[in-house]
Amino acid sequence: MVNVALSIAGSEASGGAGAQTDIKTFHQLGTFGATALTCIVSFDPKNDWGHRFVPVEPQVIADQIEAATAVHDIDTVKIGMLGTPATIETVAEALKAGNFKNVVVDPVLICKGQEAGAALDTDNALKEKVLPYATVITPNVFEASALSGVEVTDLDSLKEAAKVIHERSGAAVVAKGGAVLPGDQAIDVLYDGEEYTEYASPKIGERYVSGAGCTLAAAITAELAKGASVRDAVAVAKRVVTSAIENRVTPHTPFDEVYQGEYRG
Ligand code: PXL
Repeated sequence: MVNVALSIAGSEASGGAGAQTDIKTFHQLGTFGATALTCIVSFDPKNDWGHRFVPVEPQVIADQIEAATAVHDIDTVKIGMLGTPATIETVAEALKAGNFKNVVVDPVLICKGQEAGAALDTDNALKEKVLPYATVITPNVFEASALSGVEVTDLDSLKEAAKVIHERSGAAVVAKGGAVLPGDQAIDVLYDGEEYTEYASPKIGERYVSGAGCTLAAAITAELAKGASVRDAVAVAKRVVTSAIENRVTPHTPFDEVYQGEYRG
């Protein structure tokens, strides 16, 4: 029987990030993807590709989660962009009620076009309301710094931030150095409360690739839905995201977008 994974995330209409990326990744790894949309993001070609961001009504988000979990047996959930404190509140209630085995939280704090002030509100609400339900958290360098208070500038500070976030949440933390930290390797670190595991691959290309973080977290989610351990799930996910970056599409934007369709396991 095929395992079902639920993505609670935003729609990104161009298909390069958010819920669209999540379902593509779920299917690439042989799971069945369900979605509950939290917001609608539309890049604005007339305004430097800024993100037009429209939150979905909290009740509609709750309805979608109710529908997906009533239709399927779902024990594995991925949380992507939430975007507002009201959405965070609604999703936290659903996580409490759902009692899911695996809750992978990609702590997307802000998207281009949102006010910086909104990031702080979202950051605090996410820390307080959602992280306690997480079993895996996947911050990038910016999010790891914001959630831990550690200024992340290199691999050592990335590891320190991962440890602080683990101590606050109890979750396994996959801190993504990605292409941001110095050096020619893209290094991500898992801290599970006992040990660190490093996942490295050579950096690829010069341009920012949208959707890499979504792909990594979605691939971890799919592998957990199939019963993998966190350590093995992250190893597969690193290969999936590397393939998605290698096979990226180059659209009309100043950034590229991931493509998961070439991964062959
Ligand atoms: O890649 C982060 C991200 C997540 N979710 C949505 C997005 C983006 C970035 O554009 O639009 C909906």
